[in-house]
Amino acid sequence: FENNVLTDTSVAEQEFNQQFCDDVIAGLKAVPKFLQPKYFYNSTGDEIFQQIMGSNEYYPTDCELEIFTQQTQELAKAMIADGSPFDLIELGAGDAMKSTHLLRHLLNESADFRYVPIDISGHVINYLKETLPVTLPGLQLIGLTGEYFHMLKEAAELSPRRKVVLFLGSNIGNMPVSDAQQFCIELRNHLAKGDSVLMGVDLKKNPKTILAAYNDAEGHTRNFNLNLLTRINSELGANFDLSKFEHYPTYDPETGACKSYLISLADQQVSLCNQTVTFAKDEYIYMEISQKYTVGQTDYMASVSGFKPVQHFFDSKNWFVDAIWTV
Ligand code: AVI
Repeated sequence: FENNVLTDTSVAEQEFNQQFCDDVIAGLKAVPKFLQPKYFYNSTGDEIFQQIMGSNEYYPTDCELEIFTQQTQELAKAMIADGSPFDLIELGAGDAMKSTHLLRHLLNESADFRYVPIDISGHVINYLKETLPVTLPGLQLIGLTGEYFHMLKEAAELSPRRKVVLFLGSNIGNMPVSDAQQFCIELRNHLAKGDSVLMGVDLKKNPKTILAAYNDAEGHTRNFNLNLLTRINSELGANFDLSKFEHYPTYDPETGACKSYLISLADQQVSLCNQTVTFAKDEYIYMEISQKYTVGQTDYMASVSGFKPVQHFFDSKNWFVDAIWTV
């Protein structure tokens, strides 16, 4: 068995597992304990995230989709700008559901652009390469698999064209504020005069609305969090007992931090990666932040990073903003 594992597992996979193991151990040995949300997204995690997006309570996707379907022309106009050829680069493209509306409109307008989705997952990029040219005939697509800033650099080396970067879905919210600020500074450093960004951000609103979005009645968000323990069990040979952990979502209207935790319901020990991790009853694992901002705070983040916030697109409830930042 051991030999089969060694021969069947690719080097890349082994490296991934080692990193995954190191990250999980580092997080669970830390005080307080935490896990990195990037590990939510295995194939089951992707499926559960789709269920979250389809739930009645999770509004951000619907709000941003409304912006993309109701204000497509205005969005496209902002991107076409002076009419010079451009690369429309999407960070973390996923299924490109929202951007497809924009892409169709740009094609109808005969805009001179190429779509450059960047995603850490090769599956996502292959899927887009196979499906988008069929749904959107005439679309020029260059898919890049890898880490955002490595790929942005590669995109810049590939072509000197003007760049419009899409960072949608309030993915920026999954970073603590100081990391988000740093991310924007680095993004700016990868761009040049004339380039722009379309940043999708979930806004502060009634705290009950926000909390409900991360505590849906059908339990998809709960499953999403617990699935990371299932993943650790199956990929790292751990023995988490899921019935001994409870999903605990919180939202602080003052800071705009929406955080989720898993609470240990008992004194317990879990073994993984040849180590043992001890949990006290009521101890928590910090799982994820989904930071909410005011429009003023997003403008400030843009300015501090060296961008100029020039336009805001809101949904009809003013719950979400897609902001255009120029260099
Ligand atoms: C991907 N991201 C923007 C989602 C969010 O709203 O923070 C992930 C998520 N986690 C729980 N529900 C949704």
